[in-house]
Amino acid sequence: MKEEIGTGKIETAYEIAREAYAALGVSADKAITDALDLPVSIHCWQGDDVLGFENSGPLSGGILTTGNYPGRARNGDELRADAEFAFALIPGKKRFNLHSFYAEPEGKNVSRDKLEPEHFSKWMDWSKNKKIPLDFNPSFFSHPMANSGYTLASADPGIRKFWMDHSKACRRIASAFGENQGAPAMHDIWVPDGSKDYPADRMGPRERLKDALDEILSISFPKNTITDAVECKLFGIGSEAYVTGSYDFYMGYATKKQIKLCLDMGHFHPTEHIADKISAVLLFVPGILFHFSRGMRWDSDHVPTFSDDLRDACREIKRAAAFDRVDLALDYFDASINRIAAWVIGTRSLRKALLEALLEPTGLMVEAEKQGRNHERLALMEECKTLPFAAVWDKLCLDAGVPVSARWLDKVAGYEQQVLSSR
Ligand code: RNT
Ligand code: ZN
Repeated sequence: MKEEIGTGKIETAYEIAREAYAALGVSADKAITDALDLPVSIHCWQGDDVLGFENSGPLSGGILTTGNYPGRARNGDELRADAEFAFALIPGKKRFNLHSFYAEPEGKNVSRDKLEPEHFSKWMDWSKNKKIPLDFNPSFFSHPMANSGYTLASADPGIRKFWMDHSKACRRIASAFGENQGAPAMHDIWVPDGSKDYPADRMGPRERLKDALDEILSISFPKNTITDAVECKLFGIGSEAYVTGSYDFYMGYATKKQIKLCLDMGHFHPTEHIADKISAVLLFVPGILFHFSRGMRWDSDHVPTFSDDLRDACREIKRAAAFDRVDLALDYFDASINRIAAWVIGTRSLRKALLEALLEPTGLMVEAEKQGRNHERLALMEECKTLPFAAVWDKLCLDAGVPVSARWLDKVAGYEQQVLSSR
């Protein structure tokens, strides 16, 4: 990008935008501060195509990366360096989300059921140093013990026990993260269990999954070190006919156990309106873990963009005044483009949508609705689309000390040349 938009011009444009929002009773200054303050958990697995450090072979579990753009991170040091580089281009509070197979057991080969917090000491030191809190996920895929397509719901007691031990180990690790960062780490259970074709027995695996989860979650940890969530799904590659941990299963389970329910934007039928689920689900569970993603025709995990789906979801969280009960996380993986750019694009898009939601004159819309003046409600929604939002976004980037507009691309190109190209 050759032309620099001067800081002065960004400030001037912002002054005009601020007045436009103030006319609708909205403080743009406050929206910027609030948007920057919302933590977004960035997933580490965009950095290495969800491969991990175990050399455990290709990605399985019915999820898929495609592409082989050069420069993938191959170890913890590279992944951390790449993430740090991306962080400098992303405005606002950040967390970092790990899977169990990003353990660094220093030359040893530690089985997933035997993982311990010490195998993540490099991550914990980094987290403390950089002041980036960590989140965590057990990994029930890309492993020989997951070859049958069933893990916690397996009919084989040996397989089920292995994965239960894995999950118990992961909760200990998440709790150690929480201890280290002085605030809870999210621990999200997603299992790929399911069947390619119509199963004769749908109940059996669900009973086993429920029992396994009951045992795993019966172990308690010091308060404020771990938050448990369970992630539902409609179908995966190889589990088209049946997913044991479906939406109904986990909605019931999370309600009964009063734990968080994870809603991933790619895990529903494409005609379902995910934003609509937020206010429904929040009445019955303590909170939602939201996986922002972009499914194209299926759960393809494309890089999220500033799309209607994403904006609707952010608006709904804002309208429900639920930012304190919805954990914001990203979950996507594209191996066909520069992976640092993928992190930056997806995370900036989400932050943008959060800012837009916070700038909405929701009170005016609700008031119009209450009075039966629905033409006013519709008009406000329509007018909001063309308010000078971009000027507020630029100002947010300026305040956060990250590049404005597409200027961050130069930095990524430089890093690609200096670091990624030699991998
Ligand atoms: C899979 C789930 C799950 C994973 C990550 C890697 O469909 O969305 O969250 O993508 O754990
Ligand atoms: Zn997910």
